[in-house]
Amino acid sequence: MSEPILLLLSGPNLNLLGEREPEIYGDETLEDHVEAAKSKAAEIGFLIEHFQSNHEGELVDSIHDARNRCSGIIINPGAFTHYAWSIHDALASFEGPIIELHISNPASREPWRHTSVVAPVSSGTIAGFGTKGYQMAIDAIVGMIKE
Ligand code: CA2
Repeated sequence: MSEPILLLLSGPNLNLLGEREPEIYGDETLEDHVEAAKSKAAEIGFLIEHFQSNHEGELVDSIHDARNRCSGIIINPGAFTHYAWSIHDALASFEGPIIELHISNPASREPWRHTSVVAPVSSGTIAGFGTKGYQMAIDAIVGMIKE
């Protein structure tokens, strides 16, 4: 039997991680985060499928493609977090658990980052733990799937 799949989605500009603003986002690259997530998931018998896009519609398509196929979604929507209602609606159509993940803590930053349109359709949010957040999100979502 093949391992259950977790979809890990990364929104706009996250492909630039490690290149700028290390004081906010650390100096690791997105690839480092994804590799760490894949190792953690493999230890507990899950497979990570990762997709990054700077385009809202591509993220929506990827969420649709996860329906009835993936066991859960971990999403860092980047700045789409704060206004992309199409991502909210796509996530609302997904049947499994959803974790909203942020490297920084948007609640302690500029006021426009305090709103999340993804939070109301997420099972939970992990924010402000940097690199560790990816592994925390896997633990959290696997716990929910096994419940
Ligand atoms: O803290 C997070 O993970 C965020 O989702 C990151 C987004 C930001 O808009 C959210 O409010 C919080 C931004 C990702 C952009 O990352 C960059 C990394 C390096 C250089 C430039 C941007």
